[in-house]
Amino acid sequence: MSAPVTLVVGMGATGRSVIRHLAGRERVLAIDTRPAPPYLDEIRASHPQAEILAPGDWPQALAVASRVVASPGLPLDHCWLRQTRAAGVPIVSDIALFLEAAAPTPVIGVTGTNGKSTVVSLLGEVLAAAGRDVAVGGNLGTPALALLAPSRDIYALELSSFQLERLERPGLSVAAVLNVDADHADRHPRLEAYAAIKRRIYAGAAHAVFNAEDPRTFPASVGAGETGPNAVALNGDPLWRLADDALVVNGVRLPTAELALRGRHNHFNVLAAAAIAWLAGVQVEHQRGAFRGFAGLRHRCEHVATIDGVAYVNDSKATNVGACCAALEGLANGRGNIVLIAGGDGKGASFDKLAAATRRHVSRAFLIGRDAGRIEQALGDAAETAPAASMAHAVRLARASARPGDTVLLSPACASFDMYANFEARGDAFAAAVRALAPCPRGRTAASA
Ligand code: UMA
Ligand code: ADP
Repeated sequence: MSAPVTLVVGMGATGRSVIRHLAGRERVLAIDTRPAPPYLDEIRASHPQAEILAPGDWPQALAVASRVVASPGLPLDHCWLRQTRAAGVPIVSDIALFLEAAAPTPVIGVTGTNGKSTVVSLLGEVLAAAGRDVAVGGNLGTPALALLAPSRDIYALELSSFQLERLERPGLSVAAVLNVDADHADRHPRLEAYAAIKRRIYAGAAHAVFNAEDPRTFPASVGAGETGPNAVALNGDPLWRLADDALVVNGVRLPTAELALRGRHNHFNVLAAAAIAWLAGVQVEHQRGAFRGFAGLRHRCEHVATIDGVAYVNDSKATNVGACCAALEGLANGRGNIVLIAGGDGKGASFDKLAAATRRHVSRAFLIGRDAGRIEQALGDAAETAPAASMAHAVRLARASARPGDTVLLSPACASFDMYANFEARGDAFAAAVRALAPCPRGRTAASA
């Protein structure tokens, strides 16, 4: 039998971690559809054993490959991956390589359309506070293979649909699906198929955590959506639910006033992290401190400033309609206190669901980016809307229409790529525009700004 040849497709963060993991142990070829992929020079310098190929070398590369490790960024219907399947060459994900290498150390996996990063980061805090040597990563940013270390006693991974669609049976110690809402319509045009990919996370899992209010998250083993011996139904199980002013965590009340995180969606995230950590062996009494101290991640309902009694909140990570609706519900006071800045690249999604939450909570919406017009149409008369030429313009318009007690919320419901390099750059632009707002001189209203 000839020696295995792994062909790494994509030289981004994932590809780099795969090459680092395999180079020197077996023959590794690397290729990218882009002529100048992000880590090309670094891979060349650090891994001289890896054979770097140009896009035009694809046919020769495939001819010698015994397996292909493809970046999650490359759609499975990309012509290279279609040719790979046609040639009978297996497509493997970096996560499968990681799970193989990490065994028998337990691995937690969290997926869902929204809340993954927050839950996985919370898990990192809780498990570390309980004395575990935990590493967190995956779609969160650090590729899974870069987390491997012999000292670890547990891993917590954020898994995207792009990663799950190329995994068969992850066999995790705890697997969670938080919610499933329309997103990535360009890669997953059918919502049901997208949900089925998310639910692959449960295959072979020892324990499952799911959202009793969202049937698309139910594992097949508990079809009715009820807690079972190895599964926790968040908000379905009386021992694990959100009450008005508290979380009920394995029957113990944790008042939401004790938490730094705001909004029902975030309280749900704490509940999910608590259930996952409990299934991973951390008793509830050892969790409270970590939850109290966690103020949230940047760009997720992040308080930027309060100016003239108006709070400015950066929720740039809300890259789909469901996330924006959750932020609106979470920050609303029931009296239409939100001035919304939304828009960007809608990734082909429908904005219809935004209209109801807007009608309830938004006084005015300022719309930016490529899909501003489509959002305006979908919102109809749900709120007054106006286009804005830039983020700074939108912030100035929002300030002029906000009153003391209001919240100006950037929660775009869209990806950022039409205007910015990423959602972080968009959130930073919002924060910079807010900081550029001088407080109003006494006696003047913001409307004259
Ligand atoms: N690309 C090509 N040709 C290639 C390979 C990639 O054109 O041959 C392009 C594609 O448009 C692709 C983009 O480059 O979407 C990024 O691909 P990459 O291989 O450079 O990506 P990585 O740096 O490896 O980042 C990936 C995840 N990116 C995607 O899934 C698109 C990162 O998630 C993840 O943090 C990282 O692996 C480590 O695990 C980012 C993301 O946007 C944050 N994820 C999506 C999301 O959260 O909505 C799913
Ligand atoms: P993800 O990693 O899944 O994108 P994040 O934790 O980064 O999730 O949150 C992204 C956005 O999703 C937040 O800015 C917020 O608007 C929204 N969000 C967070 N948690 C939830 C939740 N549990 N349900 C719905 N929306 C949420």
